[in-house]
Amino acid sequence: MPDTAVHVGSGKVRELFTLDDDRLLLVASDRISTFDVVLPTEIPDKGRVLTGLSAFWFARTEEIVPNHLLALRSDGRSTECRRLEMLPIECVVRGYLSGSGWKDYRATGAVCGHPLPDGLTESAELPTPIFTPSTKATTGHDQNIDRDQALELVDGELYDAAERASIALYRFAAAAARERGIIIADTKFEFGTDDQGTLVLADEALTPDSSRFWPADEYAPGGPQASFDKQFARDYCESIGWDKTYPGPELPDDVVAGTRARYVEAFERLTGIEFDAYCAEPDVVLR
Ligand code: Q0Z
Repeated sequence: MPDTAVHVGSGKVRELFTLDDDRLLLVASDRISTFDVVLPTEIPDKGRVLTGLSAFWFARTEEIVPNHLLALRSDGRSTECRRLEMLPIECVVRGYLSGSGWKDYRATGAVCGHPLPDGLTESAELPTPIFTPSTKATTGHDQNIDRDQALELVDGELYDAAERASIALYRFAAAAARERGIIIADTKFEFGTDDQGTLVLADEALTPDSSRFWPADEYAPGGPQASFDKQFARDYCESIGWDKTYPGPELPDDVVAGTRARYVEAFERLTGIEFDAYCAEPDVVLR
């Protein structure tokens, strides 16, 4: 990293730096969060897996919508990106009924203004993917909003473009992942606009941190599904009776190794590229 990179923000597991007026550096750490708490133990290479996956999808979805990716750094965990004006909403697409979508459906029969058929069970596949935007909470959980609430925050044409791009991105990635044994139940996109006002996909995209990945061979609607990547860590945290408040527990070595293996497996299944090849030369995911 050049010494001119200025730290401008921290996410739970990522850091953001300014490179110059036009460029940012996004750095994915090896930190893991579960039950909304960042654990004290890192998962080696998790940041590389997420950075590589995101870059892989950026390279393959350029025709659907332009994205912010300028370059991958040789460390495999850092992305140079275009600095954009970010939309103040999270662009969520759901293909399956889980998390807050399931909660809202159970309470109201609808999710973010989308009426859904009666009788759906938890984790059911939806008849068609739905766009369920949310507000970006600075603390606590993002709040689901409907189209009218979103239109108080975002220009209508831009909102419609973000919805169309989000649904198209989800359809493309979910179909590709399903052929490789992974269900992308839902996913969250962040968009910005460039100085021409063009919609640009930003942040990370279609990673296990911004999506729910489920192993397809274990899919059983009617209850919650195992997480492709975090299930070992969650099971361990439950087994020791942690109350899910800060601070989280240290993970034992076998849980760390099992979790790392799942991240690497997700990377290799989805990209068809060996993770070691990515580490040797990150640009392999862009070709
Ligand atoms: C992303 C975030 C954090 C990682 C701002 N291309 C862009 N242009 C302008 N802003 C952003 C981006 Cl990606 C941007 N975030 C989220 C925060 C670490 C990502 F602290 N915030």
